[in-house]
This record gives sequence, structure tokens and C-alpha cells, in this order.
Amino acid sequence: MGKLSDALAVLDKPAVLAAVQEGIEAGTDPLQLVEEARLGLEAVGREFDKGNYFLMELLRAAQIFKDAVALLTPKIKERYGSAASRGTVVIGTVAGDVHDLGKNIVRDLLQCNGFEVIDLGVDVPAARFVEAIRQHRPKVVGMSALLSAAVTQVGRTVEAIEEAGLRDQVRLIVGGGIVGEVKRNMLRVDHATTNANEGISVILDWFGREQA
Ligand code: B12
Repeated sequence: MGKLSDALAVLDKPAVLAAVQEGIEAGTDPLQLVEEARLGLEAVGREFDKGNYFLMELLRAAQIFKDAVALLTPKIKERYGSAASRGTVVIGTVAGDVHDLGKNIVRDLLQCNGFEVIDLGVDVPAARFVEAIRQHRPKVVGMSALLSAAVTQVGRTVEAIEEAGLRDQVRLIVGGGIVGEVKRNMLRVDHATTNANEGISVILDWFGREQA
């Protein structure tokens, strides 16, 4: 791990922000800095798993990550911003799950790439996804889920979209920590990834192919 992820792993906010600033000044790709910070959060998760950290530490880590991302967002916009209007994507964290740091990064990156993003927030019930598809007619629906328990909710959301007769109008993409479970459970989604960049490029590809 690098300086940035190490500092986040020990919840040293001044060192995290200094490492981000240093990276910005050195011209490092802001998304690479986000990824490094994400690795730091992963380390925090491992400590939580082992019982060395508690909820307080998770919350503190999340806040430090947010502060780091706040410094990086203008740089991401500068580097990746696009004026093109490509269409609409609906995104949300599924019911029962309130993790949103990853979802927010994907939302910002989609906006940078010229998409209109309808962000449904966290703990989003299946019916709310269905309602948003009817209302906004997106080509793509993104679901974020980090809790293993949330895999059922991803399945329920897919079923609700199918039952509403809307499945052939949208492509479904899932991101977050439960991607492995989504694949193992063979949920009927079009793509699953733990990598925001891969997700964006798959979505760009879907929009490109449909416009061609
Ligand atoms: C920060 C954090 C929290 C914060 C969340 C703050 C917030 N606003 O999001 C708080 C403190 C609230 C929290 C709470 C809990 N947490 Co928590 N948390 C984490 C932690 C440390 C980091 C997650 C994170 O934000 N990572 C950084 C982001 C950037 O990464 P990401 O989400 O993976 O997103 C990237 C990609 O996956 C992708 N992506 C994400 N979404 C999407 C969507 C689309 C469409 C696409 C294309 C891509 C994409 O792009 C992102 C950028 O690359 C993880 C540890 C870990 N290994 O993940 C545990 C973790 C997820 N939490 C865990 C647990 C158990 C909990 C709690 C149940 C704890 C408790 N006892 O209360 C609660 C659950 C609350 C709930 N109902 O949801 C477990 C889950 C275990 C499991 N498999 O079920 C983990 C893995 C920790 C652990 N090792 O035990 N948590």
C-alpha cells in the first residue's frame, strides 16, 4: 500500500489530506488517488473484521475518505469533464444497505462523462427503482451493494423490474463489494464490477452501441 492508503488505514486525517495534496501537485491521476484511498478503506474493513476497529472507526474512516474525495472532485471534473449529453442513468444503493461512498464516485464520474444521473440515494426499495425507470426512462440502472445480505435485494430489484415489464428497456449494472455473490447467485444483471472505471466504460459502450 502507498502513503495515502497507509495514512487512511490508521485514520490519520492530516496525513491523508497531505498525501492527496502531494499527489495533486505531482500531477497524479485523481482517480488513481481515489483508488489508493479506497484501498485504505479496505484495510480499515479488515481491521473491523478482526475486531480491532469498531463502528466509530468505520465512520471516521468514511468521513476522512469523503474529505479526500472533496479535494479530488474538482480535479476529476477538470480531467474527465465532458459537455456532451449522453442520456440518463438511474443509480442507487439497494434496500438495507447504506454504503454510498462508491456509488457517489460512480455518480460523479457518470456526470463527468455527460450523463444525467438520477441518484435515488441509499436503502432504495425495489419499487422505487421501478418507479424511477417509469418516470425517467433511463437506458441504464446502476445498483450499489456492499453487504452480503444485500444480494437478496439486488435479486428482488431485478425481479421487480422484470415483473413491471421493464427489463428489456434497461441494462442493469451492479457494483460494490458483493459482486462475487451476484455472480455466484447468477442474478440476471448485464454486468457486475468492483471497479468504477470498468463500469463507466461498459456503460459508455452500451450507449455508444445503441446510438450507432
Ligand atoms: C466505510 C464503511 C462503512 C460506513 C459507510 C459510510 C458511507 N457513507 O458509505 C459505515 C460506518 C456507515 C458502515 C456501516 C456498516 N458496515 Co461498512 N464498511 C465500510 C468500509 C470500511 C468501506 C466501504 C467503502 O466505502 N469503500 C470505498 C468505496 C469507494 O468502495 P466501493 O464501495 O467498493 O465502491 C467502488 C466499487 O465497488 C465501485 N462501485 C460501487 N458501487 C457501484 C455501483 C455501480 C453501478 C458501479 C458500476 C460500480 C460501483 O466503484 C467504487 C469505486 O471504485 C467497508 C470495507 C470494505 N472492504 O469495503 C465496510 C463493510 C462494507 N461494512 C461492513 C459492515 C458489516 C457494516 C455494518 C453492518 C456494521 C455494523 N455492525 O453496523 C454497517 C451496515 C450499515 C448498513 N445497513 O448498510 C462489512 C460488510 C460485510 C459483508 N460482506 O456483508 C465490510 C466489508 C467491513 C468488513 N470487512 O466487515 N460501513
